[in-house]
Amino acid sequence: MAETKVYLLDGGSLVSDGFHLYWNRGPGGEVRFPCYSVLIEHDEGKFIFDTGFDKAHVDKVLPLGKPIQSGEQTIPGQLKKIGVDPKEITHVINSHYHFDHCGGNRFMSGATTLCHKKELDASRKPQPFENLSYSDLAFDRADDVYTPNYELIEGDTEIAKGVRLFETPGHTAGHYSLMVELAGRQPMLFTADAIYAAKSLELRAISSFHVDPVASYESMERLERLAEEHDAELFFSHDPESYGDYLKAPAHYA
Ligand code: 5PN
Ligand code: ZN
Ligand code: ZN
Repeated sequence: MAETKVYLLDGGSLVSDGFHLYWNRGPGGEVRFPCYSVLIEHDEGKFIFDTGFDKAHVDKVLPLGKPIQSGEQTIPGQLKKIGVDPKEITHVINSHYHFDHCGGNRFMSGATTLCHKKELDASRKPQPFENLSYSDLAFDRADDVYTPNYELIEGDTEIAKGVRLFETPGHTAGHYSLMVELAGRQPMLFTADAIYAAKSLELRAISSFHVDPVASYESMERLERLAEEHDAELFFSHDPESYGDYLKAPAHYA
């Protein structure tokens, strides 16, 4: 039995307006925020949770996001730092299918794609105000490079021993957050976009990108309760401040 390891894979950064990050609170103005993926090395497989953005897509479709991403900040670049080939990844799971969380799925051509049934439906049939957020659906297209091998899931589920997905809808219809238990430290609870930053909790502010604001607030509160119940540490998805304190690959948590 090898110990489970968690690596945070830096994926570069984007900008948005402060009123988008902290809905109805702001302050307004450009805020640059990080994007990252989570690699879990586990006895039962190599799992990747979220895969960042595809810079070429953002340059073309969302140039206002002003993407910064070096070659080293791509999924292959990050995995190379820890000696993992993208084809070794056994499972890809995305918190949701916004462009900044699924842009690297196509590199994991040998993986099973775990997917919330509602999220796959929502991404294929977005609400009109979600069109840009769901604009990078390259992962859903079978071609000669990559064919997603979907396994549809619903509800809270344990995908490997000590690796749990919790439903946290509102930001999107089928949004998942992730908790990982480790031998040597408190559990890690990755909020994904259910809570962008520590400041979101302090202000009780969800993101302006949401399909259901009431459900979004309930999910934020659910994550606070889960962190308390499991004595877990919250890791936020897009926190310009907390991100500096997180360990990044090649360093890891265990
Ligand atoms: C345009 C856009 N849509 C959704 C999100 C998100 O969830 O994080 C950043 C972002 C966007 O810039
Ligand atoms: Zn999102
Ligand atoms: Zn996001």
